[in-house]
Amino acid sequence: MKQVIRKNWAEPYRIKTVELLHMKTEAQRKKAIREAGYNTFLLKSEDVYIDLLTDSGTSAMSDRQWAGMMLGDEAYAGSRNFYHLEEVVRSTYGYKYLVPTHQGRGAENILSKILIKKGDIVPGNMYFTTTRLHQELAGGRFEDIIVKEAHDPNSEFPFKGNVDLDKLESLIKKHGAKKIAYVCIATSVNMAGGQPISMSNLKALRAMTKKHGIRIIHDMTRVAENAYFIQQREKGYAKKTIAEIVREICDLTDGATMSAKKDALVNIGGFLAVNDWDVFEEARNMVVVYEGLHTYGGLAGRDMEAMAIGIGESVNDDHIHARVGQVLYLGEQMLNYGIPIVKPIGGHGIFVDAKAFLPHIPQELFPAQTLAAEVYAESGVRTMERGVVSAGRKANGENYMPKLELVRFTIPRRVYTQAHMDVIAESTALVLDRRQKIKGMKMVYEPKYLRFFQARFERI
Ligand code: PM9
Repeated sequence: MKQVIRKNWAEPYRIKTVELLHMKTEAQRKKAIREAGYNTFLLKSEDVYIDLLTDSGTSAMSDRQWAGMMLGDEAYAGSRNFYHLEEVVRSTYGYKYLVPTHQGRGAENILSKILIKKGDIVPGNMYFTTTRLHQELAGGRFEDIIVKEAHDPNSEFPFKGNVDLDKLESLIKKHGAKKIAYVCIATSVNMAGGQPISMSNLKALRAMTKKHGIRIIHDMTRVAENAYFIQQREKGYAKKTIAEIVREICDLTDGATMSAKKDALVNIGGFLAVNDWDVFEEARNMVVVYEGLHTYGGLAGRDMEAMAIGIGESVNDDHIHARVGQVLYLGEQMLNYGIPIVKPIGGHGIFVDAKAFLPHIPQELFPAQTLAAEVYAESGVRTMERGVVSAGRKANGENYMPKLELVRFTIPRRVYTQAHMDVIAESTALVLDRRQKIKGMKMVYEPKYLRFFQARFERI
């Protein structure tokens, strides 16, 4: 498959304010990562040169968003920014009812508590850490129904986020439709490398779930990036706008959880949006227990205003072409250096295949965790493990052993330049050159939930 790297685009903005960066010395970096227990989440931000830990809440807001912050209506109830956000969610995504939350997992918590009964199955196109945990805490069991290509870093299949409809059909046959709480569909599947689902697959899924009376809940955290790949790769969509494709995706689903910290270009915020009045009514009631009143859900009025404006900017074609274009640019640089990465290049970051990068380190010795620590020590570039540590443990205590053992180089939106991308690729290539000398690690501290955030390691 041919990927367009640059079609005469440049960033559709100019820079008005800059944040100064400093690079620590090699000795300081080695000390910092050792003191962080070789976990990049435990590094201090001031010790980081280029921060690719996540694209979550790390994007640069526009001048219009900052101006919107000044229009924050900080009334406890009925803030005008809530009504603006509600109107933008309806007109952009089409969902009828909105419940704001402090971020994505707040929405996941409420939704899981409402729709999942003990013993239910929740099929999804690959797990996400917080999403699956909330499903499990509500008594459900996640079942992976993504296509097999998604688990193969070398497969060039253009829609690795697709659902294997046969897998879903057999789950329904085995357990009965009543046991399926809903089907959880992520756009731009994060753990697969930011891989899209196609519109035709989603349409087929809609037809199947409708027949069985099963809801589709959309994890729409990166829906605009998914829309970009549909526009570029799927027949019949080349002339449609990102906004039109986003709307068509949402219209095929019954509700959504959103971490607005990604696509929607804000530093904090999220929501649950649904079409069923009954689900909305329960969510509107439950949000007051866990987040805040239903017209602010844990957010300040100014946060909701910035989100409303950010949603509008996120579905702009020029924005999304430059955003994904920058990711593709970095991916091509990595490939030029012979760095093994997940292909095709995804929407929000480059996922380095740690099993191929460090083939001499078995998965039990955490090759991706090790590689993330090495990349930081080499260059001050902070990345994140997305492998066996992130996957965590099953209910019976056994480790999940994911096929994908990846290091994610996540690109914040509108933050870094092309020169930063070059430095990142060069630095990773330097680690590749000395990879034979790198040894694995052991975990010396493991928290119970979402261990990747706080676990500590020591070198073997
Ligand atoms: N994603 C990310 O870095 C931040 C937390 S994990 C390091 O990728 C999806 C697809 C996400 C996501 C967060 C959430 C949760 C739900 N779905 O972080 O609670 O990528 O806003 O969203 C992170 P919140």
